[in-house]
Amino acid sequence: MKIVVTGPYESGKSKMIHTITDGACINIERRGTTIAMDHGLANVDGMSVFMFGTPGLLRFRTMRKILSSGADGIIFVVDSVDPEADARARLFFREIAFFLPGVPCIVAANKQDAEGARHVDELRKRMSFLAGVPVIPCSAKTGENVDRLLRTLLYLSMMQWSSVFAKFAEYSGQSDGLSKLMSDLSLGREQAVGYLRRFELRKLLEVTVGDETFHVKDEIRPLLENPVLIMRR
Ligand SMILES: Nc1nc2c(ncn2[C@@H]2O[C@H](COP(=O)(O)OP(=O)(O)OP(=O)(O)O)[C@@H](O)[C@H]2O)c(=O)[nH]1
Ligand SMILES: [Mg+2]
Repeated sequence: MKIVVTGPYESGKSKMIHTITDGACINIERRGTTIAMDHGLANVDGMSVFMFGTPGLLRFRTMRKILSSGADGIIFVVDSVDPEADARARLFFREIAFFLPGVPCIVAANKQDAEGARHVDELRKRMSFLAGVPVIPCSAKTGENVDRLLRTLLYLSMMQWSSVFAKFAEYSGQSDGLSKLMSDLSLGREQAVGYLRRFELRKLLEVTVGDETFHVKDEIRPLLENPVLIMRR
């Protein structure tokens, strides 16, 4: 899956990616500020999760647009301590909703370990645009709640694809997998192949030459059949 981590300046996006990927990431930065991107790979129960962190300075909007393209889920990081960051958060929230309409989003109420961190209720009151979006109190620094945050988002993202994923699991390895996918989901060939390509890129499955057959990794097959399993560890 592809997850984009965005939010205002200094909220802890880079730190979040560092924690999630256990340090297996790069950060293109200057004097501690991300100027291009963070990128890293995490593995959740055998599923590859490609993480992309955006710059938090307003002027890097084009970079955020490029990084957001095709994301399956959004981690929106807010600073629980600094009330001055709240107004910026609103701008960034509008921006990501514009880039990725309808894509599952979870809010990381970050820096909960720090003195003066505000409670989620307080943050919701101050940032009314968060209405209807799950907000998880966490700390990228200590790692508190970060795994739960990621798993909840992956669950929401997988649910968006649940009918497609169920068919991936069902027809994995079958010689006419593509045709069955097309007929069960009433898809044209181009669209069905598009789905295979999308999730081949995300390392969920492998497609044979000619596209007729696809193979899901054994390890993640149960997850595709039943996405809620990702919440249970
Ligand atoms: N106490 C505490 N500090 C944090 C936490 N997460 C990040 N920080 C600190 O906040 C500052 C900004 O963290 P970054 O991860 O660089 O934030 P960012 O959102 O990537 O910043 P930009 O890329 O410049 O927008 C750093 O000094 C971090 O050490 C946290 O959970 N708790
Ligand atoms: Mg950063």
